[in-house]
Amino acid sequence: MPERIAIGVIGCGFFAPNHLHSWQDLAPQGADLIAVCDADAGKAKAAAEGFGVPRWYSDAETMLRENNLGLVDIVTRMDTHRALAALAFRHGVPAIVQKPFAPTWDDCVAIVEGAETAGLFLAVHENFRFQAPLRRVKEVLDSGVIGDPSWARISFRTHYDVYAGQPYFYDEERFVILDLGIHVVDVARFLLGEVERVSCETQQRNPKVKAEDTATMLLRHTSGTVSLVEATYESKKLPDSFPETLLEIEGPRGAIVTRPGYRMEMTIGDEMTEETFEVPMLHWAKPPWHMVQDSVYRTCANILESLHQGCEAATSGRDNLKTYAVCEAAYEAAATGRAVEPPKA
Ligand code: NAD
Ligand code: 89Y
Repeated sequence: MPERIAIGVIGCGFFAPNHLHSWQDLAPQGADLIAVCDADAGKAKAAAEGFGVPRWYSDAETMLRENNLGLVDIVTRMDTHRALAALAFRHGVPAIVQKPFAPTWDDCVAIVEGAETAGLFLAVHENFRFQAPLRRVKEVLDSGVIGDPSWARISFRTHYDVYAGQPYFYDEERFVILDLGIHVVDVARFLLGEVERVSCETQQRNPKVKAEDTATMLLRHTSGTVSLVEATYESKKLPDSFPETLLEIEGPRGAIVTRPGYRMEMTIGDEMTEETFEVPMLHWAKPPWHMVQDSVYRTCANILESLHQGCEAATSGRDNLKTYAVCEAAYEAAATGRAVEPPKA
């Protein structure tokens, strides 16, 4: 029987139900979802009632004081992550923060150092690398059939109405790179390795948003691979592939291309084969979000398993700093028109 871990979730807004369902489903693996908290008491109470969670709070400090938590899952927006993570660490509790890690590089470094000083586990809920299609692509790359990748294009281009669920996007000071580009950059690191240089152009195409809604990044990886990483909420092409990350990867012996509708074309030598990705539909999932929802479950499962084993999660705070560093470099590259080296902590 796995050790039981008492979990408290902070933030019961738009995205939180995906975490609450996941922790419930992970009960056989040791997850005990015992408390939820939201600064808006109505949201906390509704989440507790909806998910059968025994206790709800409108104050995170009270939740941490009154419960012997083994993990706190912070599903609030990034501006609150530094203070809430510090609060968890003061109470000696391991923490997860949703992406984006925090509004600034200094905040991210401070959260990581806070965890390390306290000797506590820290993970970032970066879920794209846990998406079933991207894991299959990684498996193909690792098998070596196309050889070591030399060039890639990884893109998330959509016109899905993300503003309906996440209206705060209108007012972000730094928008698409931190919200969406950060996922795509993480996929680039996951598939192609670390990044040594970044160029970037940003655009604000929707006049209703304050910051960039389109980013085109050019990464040089330490392996020599070059990748084009794209993120936009203003692509009006059909079919709209939301929420798929599409990619083309070329190696010396072949190539992988993914197409809307969860399809992959793989060329090896002179032969091209096609495959449809198997995308699980969890019992609580709702298309078009089901692939993302499955990845949230898998991210939570990886974090829980890592905590049980006393090792770092795949998306540990330290790991996610490297993804954030590329985004930080992208903003500087866009502002200066120069290629920029990602900062190091
Ligand atoms: P939201 O604004 O809908 O919900 C956040 C909730 O946190 C609100 O209900 C708010 O009252 C609560 N809150 C804020 N400060 C608090 C505090 N100090 N104590 C307790 N509660 C507090 O936001 P959302 O859309 O659910 O996004 C939350 C995070 O999830 C963001 O970082 C977002 O980028 C991320 N997100 C991730 C994905 C993904 O695929 N990984 C998708 C969507 C959103
Ligand atoms: O906020 C974004 C994210 O993190 O994943 C999907 C999303 O909700 C909208 O593109």
